[in-house]
Amino acid sequence: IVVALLVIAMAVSLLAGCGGSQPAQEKKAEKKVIKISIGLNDASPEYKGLAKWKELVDKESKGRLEIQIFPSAQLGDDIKTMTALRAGTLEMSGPSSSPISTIDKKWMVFDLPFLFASEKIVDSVLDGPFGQKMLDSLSANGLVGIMYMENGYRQLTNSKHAVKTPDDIKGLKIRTMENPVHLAAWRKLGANPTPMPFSEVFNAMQQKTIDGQENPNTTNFLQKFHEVQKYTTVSNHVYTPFVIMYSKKLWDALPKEDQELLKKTGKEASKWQREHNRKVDAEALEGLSKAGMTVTKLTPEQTKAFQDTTKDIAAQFENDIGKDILAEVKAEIAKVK
Ligand code: TK8
Repeated sequence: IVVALLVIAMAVSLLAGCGGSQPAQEKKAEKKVIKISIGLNDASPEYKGLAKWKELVDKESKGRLEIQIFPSAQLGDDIKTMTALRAGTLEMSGPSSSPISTIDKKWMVFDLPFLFASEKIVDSVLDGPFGQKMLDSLSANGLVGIMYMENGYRQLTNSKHAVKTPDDIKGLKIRTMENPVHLAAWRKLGANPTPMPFSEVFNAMQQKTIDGQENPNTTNFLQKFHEVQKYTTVSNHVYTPFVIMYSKKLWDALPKEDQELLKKTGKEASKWQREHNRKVDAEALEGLSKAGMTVTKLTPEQTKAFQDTTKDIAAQFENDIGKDILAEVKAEIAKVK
């Protein structure tokens, strides 16, 4: 009986421990849910990478930290969710780098056409001091940069005709991200560009209010853009990173050890996601072709015509991006070449 009473007493005190007024030491054992919003669906490499991260965080925290992923812009598109992060009403978001330029213009650096000639350069720049400096700089605007994932090299799709030269672009209505560099580059190429949040793109193509858009093969295939688009041009005109970010307000309230755990596991997830993305990109292109799209791969000479047409864009945005930032990224790129 004494033993039974003791067991009951222990159980009662354990239960009481779940209440509101326990000391800080025990509070740590409480489960914490971290919500992250992304614009792409749950088949996307970004979702898969975050699912991997969720798994790593669950394991390292022994189930104490739970990442919940909300795909398909259920919680809002890139710009809207960044606003929520800055207000502290949502923990995390994984937008493309491009819309960050609505908050801080130097992020337009990644939007310059044909900036990164290879994935080797991408990895070296993003994982090196420049990439880290960019992530760190987000804190000035109420955001904490946790890691980069890969959106990837962007390819043009449209419903009108095969695009092989800048001339073929004349007059095409192209949806772009909400970013001045993209708008300027497409205008330079002769397109009629319209900025639009990602979640509206499929419908706009279906209703033919736009002729085309540009995104990596994985997005074009996994979001089923082939259902409403006929031509793909493998143009590799811009490389876009995803920036996995946390609300600074909410981040600052996390215990140090949780912050470290999230950053450490983030490094591994970032690496895993980029490898995964690169594995599935070619399959996605094949999928687009099998689904009936006409695929045009630009030859180096054809690519050069696009590069020549857009070569002044960097100078045009030099003051917005900052001469120092431009010089730094160029120096980092030169190190790899
Ligand atoms: C998803 C977007 C998307 C981007 C775009 O939220 O808007 O075209 O490439 O991946 O970030």
